[in-house]
Amino acid sequence: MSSSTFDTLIIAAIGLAGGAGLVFIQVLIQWSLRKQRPAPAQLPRDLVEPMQPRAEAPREAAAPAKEVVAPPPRVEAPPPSLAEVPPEVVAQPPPPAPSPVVTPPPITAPPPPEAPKAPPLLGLGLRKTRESFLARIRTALTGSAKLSEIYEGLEEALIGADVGVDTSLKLTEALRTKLKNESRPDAVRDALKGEIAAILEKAELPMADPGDVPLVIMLVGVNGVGKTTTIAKLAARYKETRGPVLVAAGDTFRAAAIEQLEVWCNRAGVEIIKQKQGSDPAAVAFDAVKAAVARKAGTVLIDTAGRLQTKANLMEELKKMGRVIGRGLLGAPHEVWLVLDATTGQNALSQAKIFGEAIKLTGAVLAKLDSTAKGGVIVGIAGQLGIPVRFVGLGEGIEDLREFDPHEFVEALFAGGEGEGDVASGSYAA
Ligand SMILES: Nc1nc2c(ncn2[C@@H]2O[C@H](COP(=O)(O)OP(=O)(O)OP(=O)(O)O)[C@@H](O)[C@H]2O)c(=O)[nH]1
Ligand SMILES: [Mg+2]
Repeated sequence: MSSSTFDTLIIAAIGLAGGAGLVFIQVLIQWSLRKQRPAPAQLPRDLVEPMQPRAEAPREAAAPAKEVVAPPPRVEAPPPSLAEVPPEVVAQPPPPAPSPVVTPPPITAPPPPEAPKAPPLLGLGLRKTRESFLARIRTALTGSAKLSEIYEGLEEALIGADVGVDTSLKLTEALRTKLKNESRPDAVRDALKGEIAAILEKAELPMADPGDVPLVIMLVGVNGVGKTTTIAKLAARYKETRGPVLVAAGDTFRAAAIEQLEVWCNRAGVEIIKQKQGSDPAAVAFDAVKAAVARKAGTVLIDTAGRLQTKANLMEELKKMGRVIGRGLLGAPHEVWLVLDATTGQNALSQAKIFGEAIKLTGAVLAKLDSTAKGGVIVGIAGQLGIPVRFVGLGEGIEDLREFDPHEFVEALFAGGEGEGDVASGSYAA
């Protein structure tokens, strides 16, 4: 081989090597450019899909999703291996499907307070009690001509109407003394009416007068008797008669008790003072009393958690509430009312006894009188415990509360039993 041929070959080899180098460099450049592109487009769909942002994720996080629909990768670019995929994508199992977004309920303005309606007629609420009571009395008075049997029948009728054994015996004794040998049904019935009215009147006690400061009323009782509903009814009533009302959410124990009271307060158009569930009910009551004094409110109504009268620690809690309220306003609570469920009849009497030992009761509210024939328990409460009945609950509506008046009650109880049909007199007329 001549030296010129050899030179030519060397030059050609150098040229080829240079060309190959250039091609190699170009390939390298393209490969590195490809590498800079985001990986998801290269990933199988089942790896990419779970990366979809949750509905609540911020906007930027949505960007990779767009990449999924990007044009397919160019063939000449070296595909990135899974090792090049960001480690978290490979290592992590696909996140769960986006959970439904829980949107809070829209904040709507509370409904306007309900316009106060006239309280219901007591005669309506007492219908069941009256019918049962009068039927028993009628049987007792017409069943026999013998005085001893009439009184025996009367006793049974009164006990059956949930007046209670002690008060029933007291009543028949008083009738015997008064009537002597008189056994005409009308005369016996009139005398009985008078004696019942006398027992109820004897237990009457005027409401406390707090003077210039807010009237503080605390409601206590066992579970589910109607405390909170009664608070709402009282709030609507006192707002009209005594000015601004503050309601203390003192049932910090039962779940949703505060919310329940809040709904009622909105309905009544009164302010609620509350803390979170589980907080000290005495502190809530104290705050409410202080706020009421500062704002010159007319009335403070304190709701309390339902409690069994047999639970000593819960009765202690009531005592503590009473003491702490007194520190917030001297002399308060001015009234402590035991709410009783009329449908429980005689059990109401035992509740009243034990609650009365824990805290000084100044009255009782008999709720659900509309749902029972055991309304005679009112006479037992007054006769045995000497506690005045302040109000009676006659339904579930905010207006279904009636101030208790012994005369009205007796008239309603005996209405329709004297041959004039089932028509009650005066304002009790149903
Ligand atoms: N028919 C009738 N139902 C009533 C009356 N008062 C209350 N209720 C109903 O009795 C149930 C219990 O009432 P609440 O006011 O929640 O009783 P509570 O004593 O506050 O109950 P707790 O807080 O759980 O101890 C509710 O369904 C009320 O609607 C009433 O006078 N008549
Ligand atoms: Mg309640």
